Amino acid sequence: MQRIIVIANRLPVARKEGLWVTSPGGLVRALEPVLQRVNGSWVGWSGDADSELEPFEHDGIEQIPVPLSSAELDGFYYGFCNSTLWPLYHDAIVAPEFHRHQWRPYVAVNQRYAHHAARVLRNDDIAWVQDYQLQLVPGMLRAMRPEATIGFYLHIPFPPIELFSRLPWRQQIIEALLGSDVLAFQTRASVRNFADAARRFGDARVSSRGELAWRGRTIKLQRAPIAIDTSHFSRLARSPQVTERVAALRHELGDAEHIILGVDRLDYTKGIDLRLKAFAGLLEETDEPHKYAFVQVAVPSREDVPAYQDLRSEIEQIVGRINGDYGEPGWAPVSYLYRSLELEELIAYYVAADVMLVTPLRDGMNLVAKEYVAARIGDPGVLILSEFAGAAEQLRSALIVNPYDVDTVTATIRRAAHMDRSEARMRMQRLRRTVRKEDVFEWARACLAILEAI
Ligand code: ADQ
Repeated sequence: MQRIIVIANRLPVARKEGLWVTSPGGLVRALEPVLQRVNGSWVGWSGDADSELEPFEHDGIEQIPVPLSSAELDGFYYGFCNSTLWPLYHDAIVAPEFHRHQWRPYVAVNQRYAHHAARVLRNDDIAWVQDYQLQLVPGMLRAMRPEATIGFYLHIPFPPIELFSRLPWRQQIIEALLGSDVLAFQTRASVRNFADAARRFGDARVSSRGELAWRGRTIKLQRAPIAIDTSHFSRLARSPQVTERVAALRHELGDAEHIILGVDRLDYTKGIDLRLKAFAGLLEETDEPHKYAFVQVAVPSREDVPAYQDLRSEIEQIVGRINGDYGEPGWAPVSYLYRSLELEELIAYYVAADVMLVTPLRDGMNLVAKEYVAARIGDPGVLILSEFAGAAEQLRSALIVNPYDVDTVTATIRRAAHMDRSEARMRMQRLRRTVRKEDVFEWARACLAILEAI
């Protein structure tokens, strides 16, 4: 049996009060059983800067910590990953910064991940590298373990060539990615964009079967949309604690007739500001504002990056303005929560929401959209989904919108709130069929099947 070595920015465990606990999330849930079965390892940062840790075992998986210093976190993580690559790969919604002094730690840190992986990677193993933080690792590993099978999965969009071309280190990144045997992406559009860039900046040839030929090797391109543990969400949505909490929540929201929900990491890619403006448009035109309650849950994120600090103040100002303009003593149309929620609490919000607004300006996939669908086990509820989320390729029965078109989003919220139940039910049934069939276990199976066949 081939062993699998996952290489990701973070380990799947984090230290809480001195003990290692498994981090929540679909990726970890899907990969844990696979890695346990094949005696696999996980290479990643522990979350503690400036600490050197020896490899250890947790729940049958060997954990290989990669040390990072605080200075490296600044240059590599907050700098090159989140001020250069993240905005560039998301349509340059915020201007990407290009700093040579941040590229250097990106190279050095990628090299360290590759070294830690190479220590345990044998030539007949599979190395599976995750995401934009580690794009140089496939090429570095290929140089050290030429016979190993190497896969790479990008969780965020791969941008169109017009944008990618701006990157001063475009050739190094393309050549390093081409060290993989399989390159997998969330959407068809990302696969196409990568093939364009590989042709232009790597001199790769694209074969008729959608494979790339490069320096005597063949590289397979795969579309593999990531997903969630659907049955876990549906099960929790049915649990007595969630049901009880939903009733309380509706009451806390003034028993509004239409509860509208947004749930995101606080990120400028998520379109939270425009979504709030679309809701303000609805309040502006209705005679019955009390019938609506909008809840925006925002998880704190990358608080050390200035663009995120600016975004937080901007959103809080918009919320303040809407509540100032339309609120009354004892009643505010927008409830804004800046925090992370426990899973059961999050699901209670999904169950309570009649309309879910998932309107990112650009998103690799967006799991929140899939979680909402998985949680709708009783009343159908209506999902409004941005055409710029990867999820829109699969969730075709949602109400698909252009999030920049604020007036149309306002009209779509009104349409969703007043949709007749038979149409809502039909749409939700189709969406549920998709998220049931294409869950995260199916995603992991498809990704690993192609790697095992190399
Ligand atoms: P993210 O940009 O973080 O992920 P998303 O896919 O929506 O975006 O995942 C967010 C996760 O955080 C969801 O599982 C959600 O439940 C959770 N979450 C959000 N708000 C929360 C809250 N207030 N409390 C607790 N949990 C909360 C990146 C890419 C995506 C891609 C994923 C996976 O940007 O496009 O779908 O990786 O590949």
